[in-house]
Amino acid sequence: MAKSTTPRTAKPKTAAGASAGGDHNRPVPDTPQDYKASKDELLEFYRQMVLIRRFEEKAGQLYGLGLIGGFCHLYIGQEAVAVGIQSALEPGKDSVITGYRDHGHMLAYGIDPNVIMAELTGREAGISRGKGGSMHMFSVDHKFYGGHGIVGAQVGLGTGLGFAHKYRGDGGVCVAYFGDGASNQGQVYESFNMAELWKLPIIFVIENNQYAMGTSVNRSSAEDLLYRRGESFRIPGLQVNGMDVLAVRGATEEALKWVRGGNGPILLEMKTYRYRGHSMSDPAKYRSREEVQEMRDKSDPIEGVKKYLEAAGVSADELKSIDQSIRKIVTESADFAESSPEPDPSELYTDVLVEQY
Ligand SMILES: Cc1ncc(C[n+]2csc(CCOP(=O)(O)OP(=O)(O)O)c2C)c(N)n1
Ligand SMILES: [Mg+2]
Repeated sequence: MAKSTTPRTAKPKTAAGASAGGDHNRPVPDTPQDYKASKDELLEFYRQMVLIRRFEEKAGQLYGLGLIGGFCHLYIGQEAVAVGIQSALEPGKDSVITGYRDHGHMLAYGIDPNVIMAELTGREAGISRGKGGSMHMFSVDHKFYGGHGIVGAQVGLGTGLGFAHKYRGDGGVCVAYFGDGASNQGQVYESFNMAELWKLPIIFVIENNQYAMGTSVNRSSAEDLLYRRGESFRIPGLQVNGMDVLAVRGATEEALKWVRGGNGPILLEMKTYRYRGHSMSDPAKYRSREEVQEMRDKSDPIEGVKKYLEAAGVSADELKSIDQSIRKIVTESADFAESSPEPDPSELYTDVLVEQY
């Protein structure tokens, strides 16, 4: 951990390390508590996380069959982050923006798996008419602003979305997701400065899955406690167990309370892990199989919710029938995609330039 040369006046509120830079009177966010979910909410978390996992596995298969071209980054292992955060947002009011690892986020938003799979396979029925593919999905209706291939670019754009919420006074909050690798990008810090200066309603979420392509966070980051990255801009940060959907939801509630209370931005570092390679073309030789297996065995977010569900009295049969219904949805999405036509060649010339502002 890098040493700070300026005294830190606001003490971390938890051992996990809620902290805020700045003067003595500056408020700090409350320590987040794990969310107390009802049985129905737990079932919904389970459904959504299993849907993301099975959907991503199917996407991996279709990629292997050559039905998906270009890059394809899977979200397997990180499901609790998108599901936990999304569940706390107000649909139609709050906005979201993320990088290229975006299929899981779209599913967590309730976007139809058929149009996501059709987009992945480059079909006309895809959410970006088959022209965006894996990395460039977008849904203005859901206030989901992509899907961005340039590492870190979504942070500046998300700050703009936060500005728009404030300017319009619509009460919305922007959630801008980015990775541990992206957190070393210069534009992130320009965005932090403006967001805090103007007290913009934005939650910066670092999905720290421990790797940026083949480089581990410890090898690339002088300060690898990423929740502290906002300190010199007086942006408080919380470190969260991103493998536990209830911890994620609890921290998001706290972050929303902070931001909606007019305190400006907050940073959430979600400690998570991706089970698959960076993209489908990555053999992941920079880490051992044992490391991945240990995460799967000890911290899997879906197994974690299963335990909560068992404690809530949900039977194994009930979970099995959910699993079956999800498999059906995913198979249908692949069938839908494969039977949809490719876009007409004339589509090459549409949506390329905005001709009028
Ligand atoms: C500006 C820019 N630089 C480099 C790349 C190549 N690149 C794509 S993904 C990536 C790693 C990003 O890692 P991280 O932010 O941790 O996100 P993760 O893939 O782990 O979700 C890099 C370097 C890029 N797309 N854009
Ligand atoms: Mg990463």
